[in-house]
Amino acid sequence: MIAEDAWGKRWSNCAHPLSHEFMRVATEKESLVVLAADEPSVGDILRLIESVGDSVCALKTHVDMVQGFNTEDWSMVVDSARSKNMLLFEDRKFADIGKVTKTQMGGLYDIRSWADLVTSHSISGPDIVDGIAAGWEDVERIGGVLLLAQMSSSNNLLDEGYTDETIRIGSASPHVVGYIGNGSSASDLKSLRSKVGEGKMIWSPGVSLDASEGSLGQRYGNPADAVLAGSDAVIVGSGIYRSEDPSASAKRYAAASWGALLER
Ligand code: 5BU
Repeated sequence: MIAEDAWGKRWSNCAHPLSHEFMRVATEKESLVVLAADEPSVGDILRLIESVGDSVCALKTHVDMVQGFNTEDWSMVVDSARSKNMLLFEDRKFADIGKVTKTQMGGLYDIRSWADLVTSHSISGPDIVDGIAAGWEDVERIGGVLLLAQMSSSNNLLDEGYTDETIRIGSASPHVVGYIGNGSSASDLKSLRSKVGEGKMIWSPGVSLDASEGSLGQRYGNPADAVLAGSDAVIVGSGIYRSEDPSASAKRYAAASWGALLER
């Protein structure tokens, strides 16, 4: 199948090149899964990429949870993900003023040099997106921002007015590839999709095929329901890396998400 047929309106309306890159990879792998590789050891992340990389489209990292971080080890993660044709997505959740955020794209982790996508809060206003983009510009790379329009955690403070303002910021910026939507609630996702329209992606954490609740306030919904409600990627962490057979588990999530896209 070609990406344009699988994605329909989303393909023709999303302008950011990375949205097309994602849709192409997803179509090739028949999977809408983004792996949340929440392991604090580079060795564990590398093993995970090796075992599930063929059925996931992007590697979502929290680079600041890696113990004993160093650039050399990290470059192995980057190379391994690239060799498996995965996008690199740092879930940094930037939240500062624009000029500080630009600096934070560099620094110890040098996110700007390897990440294709990053997450950002919208709490500090629209300039944060320009700060992130300026970080990529400094190293002559193109990246995309996913703004947190919703979250999956219980009792979070992102109310509907906040979501609406976040979409307003996102619509006005060519650097915003899309939004994070709450994967634990199909109704939240439907409402978000109706406000966002076809021109941006929605990626959803808080999905599981087995659990309805995670630890410390995480909530889960069914990944196929999330896609049917309008989500374009399901972000899966413990459902894959904590399972006894991560490779088989990743394939289950891939099949559920891809099947739902075709149904949609
Ligand atoms: P889990 O193990 O599948 O629950 O991991 C979910 C991942 O998604 C984890 O890396 C979180 O940082 C990330 N996440 C989330 O769970 N909920 C949110 O609202 C946002 C990110 Br934003």
